[in-house]
Amino acid sequence: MRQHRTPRLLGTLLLVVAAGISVAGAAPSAAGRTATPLGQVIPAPASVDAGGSPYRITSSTRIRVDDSREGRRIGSYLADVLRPSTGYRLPVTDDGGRDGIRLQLSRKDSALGAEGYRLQSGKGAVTITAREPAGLFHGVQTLRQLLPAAVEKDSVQPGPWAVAGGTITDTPRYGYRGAMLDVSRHFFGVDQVKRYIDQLALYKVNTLHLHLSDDQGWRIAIDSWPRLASYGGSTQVGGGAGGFYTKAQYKEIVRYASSRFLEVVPEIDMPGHTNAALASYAELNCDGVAPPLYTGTEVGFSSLCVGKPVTYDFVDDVIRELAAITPGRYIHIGGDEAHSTPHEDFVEFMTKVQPVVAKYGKKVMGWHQLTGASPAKGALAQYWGLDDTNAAEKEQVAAAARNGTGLVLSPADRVYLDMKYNADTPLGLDWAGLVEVKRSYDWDPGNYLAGVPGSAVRGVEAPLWTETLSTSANLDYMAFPRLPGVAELGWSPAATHDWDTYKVRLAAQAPRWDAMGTGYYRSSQVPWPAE
Ligand code: TNX
Repeated sequence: MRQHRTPRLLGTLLLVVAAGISVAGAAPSAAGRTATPLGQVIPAPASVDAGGSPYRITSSTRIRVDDSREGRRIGSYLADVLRPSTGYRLPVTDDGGRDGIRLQLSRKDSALGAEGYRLQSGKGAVTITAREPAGLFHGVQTLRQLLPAAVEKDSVQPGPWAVAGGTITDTPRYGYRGAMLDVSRHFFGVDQVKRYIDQLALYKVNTLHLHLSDDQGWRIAIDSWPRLASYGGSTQVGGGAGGFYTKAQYKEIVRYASSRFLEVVPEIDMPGHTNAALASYAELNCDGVAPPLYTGTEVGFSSLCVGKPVTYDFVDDVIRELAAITPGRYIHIGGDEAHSTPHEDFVEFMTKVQPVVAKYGKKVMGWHQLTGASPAKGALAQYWGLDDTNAAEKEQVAAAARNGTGLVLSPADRVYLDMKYNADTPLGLDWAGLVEVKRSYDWDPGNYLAGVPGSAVRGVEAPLWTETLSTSANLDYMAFPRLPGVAELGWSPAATHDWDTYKVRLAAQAPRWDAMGTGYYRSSQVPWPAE
């Protein structure tokens, strides 16, 4: 039942099995209940071979890990997930037994790559094997989803805790599977960001793009330009108090993300979207006059002063300090909606700024307007147009892709999580249209933009802009249930792509979100279980 390189029809048949429509994966548990069919997880696994006895976690189960720091750490992470709800001790041990929950790093298994894993479940054990720690971690997320939703609760639940029998072999389609959080329009504190990271990790998202600056707020402390944060971060949309991350807090976010195998991509949006910086330092303005802080939601009215040398001192200092606290490969320099920057100035600015990113050891990421200048070698351009964006703009992006620029796809009328679901959605915007759950899932990143070589597509990202969102409950409502679909587009092979089976798997996530305290929009397109 491998799904690799299967013809399309066969692939479709197989995904029906993977989606749990078939009873083949269903295994009766000790109490007569049915274990989640193997493969009924999000993202859909690349290959599912269901069958054999289920595995059952009991009070005597041990979590067996390799004698490695990462193995032990992932073992204790899993124990932290399972102990509160099962009430079992679940000791984490490296004593090498063959029963229990086994997490194994095996460098030999080269087919599993940097993030893949194999999960084998049978009578005595469930074994997750991976080449790299990230793969083990992703396998653990699959194991979580195969257990009853109540496993997510933080008080002891009745069980039983069965995992259907069989083997999942799973590797991602794309290496970049991102989510962006706009902490500028409304500020979100460290604990709120950690909460979002945990929600992302469950769906194997591996990149957190933090939109750290915009007209309404500058959110990261920069020692050489202290007013950026202290003044530029002092408000937000609607006039609330705003806030910013100290460097220690930012490092804590990066550390936490990395413990969940997410890489942080920080964004300083330039040369537009810079009112907070311009308000903080008069000398950054062409006329030397600082504008007031801004708490509205217009875009496109601000620009750094491209002709002034001080602008590049500023950019150099900011990128140097940010690069120093960012272990990830990329610094995102924005570049969108620079409506107040003449085109020649935009090109000049990007020509001067991209080498600064390289000078501090990072690669450039930018919104796709970067392709209107010359993207640096190794740059990633993030496409945020619409299905019907004009052909010339798409061709500019495609031409850059053919020239070696990598693409991350965030089509706004598909994966902008701040778009309203329908006309009655109380939160969000609708400039890109209404984006129901099916629409956000039902497209293929592999052939979305004409004229783009498949190898140029590095993955997908779901941005969450926060002009209208100010609480974690607001974020939940817009991200769920669309976010898991974008995560699946990033991870799962194209052959598994099918709305009718996906919506069944999606519906099955609802009890898990309830157990985790994650809110969501009950779209009428999804066959949710009764509440
Ligand atoms: C467009 S997408 C923007 C943001 C807004 C967003 C709202 C992009 C690169 N720029 O400034 O917040 O729309 O949906």
